[in-house]
Amino acid sequence: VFVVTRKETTPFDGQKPGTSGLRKKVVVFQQPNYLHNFVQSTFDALTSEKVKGATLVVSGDGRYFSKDAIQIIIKMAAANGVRRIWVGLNGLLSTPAVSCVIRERVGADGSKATGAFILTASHNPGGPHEDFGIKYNMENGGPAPEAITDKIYANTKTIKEYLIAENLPDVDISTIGVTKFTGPEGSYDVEVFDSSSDYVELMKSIFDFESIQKLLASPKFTFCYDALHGVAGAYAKRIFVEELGAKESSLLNCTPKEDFGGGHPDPNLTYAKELVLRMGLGKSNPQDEPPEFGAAADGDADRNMILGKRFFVTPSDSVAIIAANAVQSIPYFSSGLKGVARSMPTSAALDVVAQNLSLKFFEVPTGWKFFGNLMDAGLCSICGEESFGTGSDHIREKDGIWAVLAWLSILAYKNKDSLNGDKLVTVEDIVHQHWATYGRHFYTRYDYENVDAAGAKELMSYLVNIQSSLQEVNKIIKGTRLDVSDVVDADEFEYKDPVDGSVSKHQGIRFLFADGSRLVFRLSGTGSEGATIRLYIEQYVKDSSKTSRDSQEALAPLVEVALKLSKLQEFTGRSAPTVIT
Ligand code: VG1
Ligand code: CO
Repeated sequence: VFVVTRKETTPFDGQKPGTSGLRKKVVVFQQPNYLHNFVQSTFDALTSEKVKGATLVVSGDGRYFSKDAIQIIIKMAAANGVRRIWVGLNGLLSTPAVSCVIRERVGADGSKATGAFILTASHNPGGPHEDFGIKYNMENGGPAPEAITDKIYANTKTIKEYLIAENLPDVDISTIGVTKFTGPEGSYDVEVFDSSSDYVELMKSIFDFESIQKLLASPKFTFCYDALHGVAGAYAKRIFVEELGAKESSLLNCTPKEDFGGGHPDPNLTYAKELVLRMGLGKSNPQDEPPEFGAAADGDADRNMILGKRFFVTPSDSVAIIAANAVQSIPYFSSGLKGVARSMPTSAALDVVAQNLSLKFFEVPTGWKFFGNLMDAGLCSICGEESFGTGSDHIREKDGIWAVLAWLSILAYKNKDSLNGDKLVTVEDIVHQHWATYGRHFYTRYDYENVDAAGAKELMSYLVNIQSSLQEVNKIIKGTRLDVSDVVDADEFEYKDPVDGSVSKHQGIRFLFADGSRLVFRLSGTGSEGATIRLYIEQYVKDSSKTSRDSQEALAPLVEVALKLSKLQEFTGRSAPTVIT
C-alpha cells in the first residue's frame, strides 16, 4: 500500500509551454522538483475531477532522462488519484502513436485513456547535455489548447506543494504486463504494452497495404527510410519490413537511441545527411544508384521528409500533393475530404488545391494544436506545416509514418498499371505534374538559431512597426530590388478559432506581395536557448515554363529584400542563417 506525501516546493521561472510543450536542457529538468512542479501544475490545471480515476498514457521518444521522468510521473499520478497508467514498452511511443492510443486503445477491462504526458523535445538533440521536453495531450488525442497551457503556466508560478507516492517501487517498463498497487483511494495499475500494435492497426485501416506491398515488391521501385535514431525506428521495422515487405537494408538508423546517436533528429536536407547522400542529393554521388523513394522522421516521429531520386519535395508541396491525390489513392479518404488546413507560414500550394477542388480551407497559427478543433468539428481532413509536418484527422498530431504511407499510396496508385512494363512514375514526375496543374510555390525557410534574445525582440518590434506603413515598406523594397513586386498588405497574424472563438495574437509578421509572394517573420517557440528567428520566403509561379528553376536562385531577390527590410544583420549580428530548409 502506498502513501501520499505532500512535498513543499517553490516555483521555477520559465515553465511556459511553447509551440509544443516545455523544452529545456536535461540539466534544467534534473534540478530537484523541476519536473515535479510542471507535472503537478498540469494535474491542477486539469482539475481533480478529470484526474481522479483517470487512465493516462506516459511515454515518449525515449530520449535521455525519459526513464527517470516516467518513474516520477507514475509516482505523482498515483498520489493525485489517477487510476491507471499506460506505458509503451521501454517508455517508447511516438507522438502520433500516443494520439492513436488515446483515441483507439481499449484496456482489458474496457478502460480508455483521457490524456497523456508525452516526453519529447521532438527534433531537438538529446543526451545528458541536450534537450528534454514534456507536453500534455487531451482526450481527443491532441495537444492541450492554449486555455490549458496558460493555466499550467500560471500554476507553475504559484505552486507551493506537489503530491507524490514516495514509497511506490519503480515499475519495470522493459516487460509487457500489468503491475498492481493499492493506495488510499483503492487500486492503481501500471500497464506496459506493445508500442506499435495499436498504431499499426490504425494504419492498416487507413491505407491499402496490399497495393503498397505490390509497389515495394517491384524491382523497379527502391525504398529507403531513415529514423535518425528516433522512435520512428520502433514502427518502421514493423510497418515497412514486416507488414509491407521492404528489405531490412532499406532502414537506416532505425534503432532508437537516448541521444539519437549524437545527431540532430530533424528530417531536413541539413541534418538527415546519410539519407540525403543515399538519395543522390549530396555533393558527391553515391556508389549505388539512389533509391526511387526516401523518407526520414524526427525524434518523436511526427515529422517527415519526402525525397525522390535526387529530388527534394518541400513539405508545403507535399501536403498539397497528398490533398490533391488522397481521394483516389487512400481508402480512408475515398468519400471525399471535409476540408484542408495549413499553418500560416506554410506555402499557399495547398490553397490552390483547395480552390481547384472546392474544399473548405483554413489558415492557422504555427503548431499542431490549432488543427485539432477543426478536425473535431468535422471541418478538416488533411493538414500540414512547412516544418516537415503532415497529417490528417485519423489522429490529432502530425504523423511522420502516415505521410510516408500516403506518398507510397499515391505512388502505388499512379503506377498501378505500369509496374510490369512501362516506366515508373517517380516522385519527381508526380511533383512536376502537380506544378503543371497548379503552379509552383518556390519556398525556403531561413533559421537564425540561438540569437541574442533581446536583439530578436527588437527586430520583431521593428517589424511590427514598419508593417503598418506600406509606403515605407515599398520604398525600402524599391531601393533594394526593382524586380520584386510591391507589398500590398502586411499584418501581424492573429487567429480566431472558428470553432471555439478563442483568439491567438502575435503569431508572426506577414508581408504579402502583389504577385502572390510572401515574407513571414516569427520567433520560434520550441528552442531551449536564446531566440530563434524564422524567416519564411515564398514566390508563386503559374507559368509552367518557369516552374523548374532552382529554388534558392528563384528566391534570391526576395531573400535580399527580406534581409534589407528587417535589418536582420543589424539586429542580430548574423550574416548568414544557421539552417536553410
Ligand atoms: C516548430 C515548427 C512548427 C511545429 C513545431 C513542433 O515550431 O516551426 O511548425 O509545429 O516546431 O514540431 P517553432 O515554434 O519552433 O517554429 V515538433 O516535431 O518539434 O513537435
Ligand atoms: Co516532432
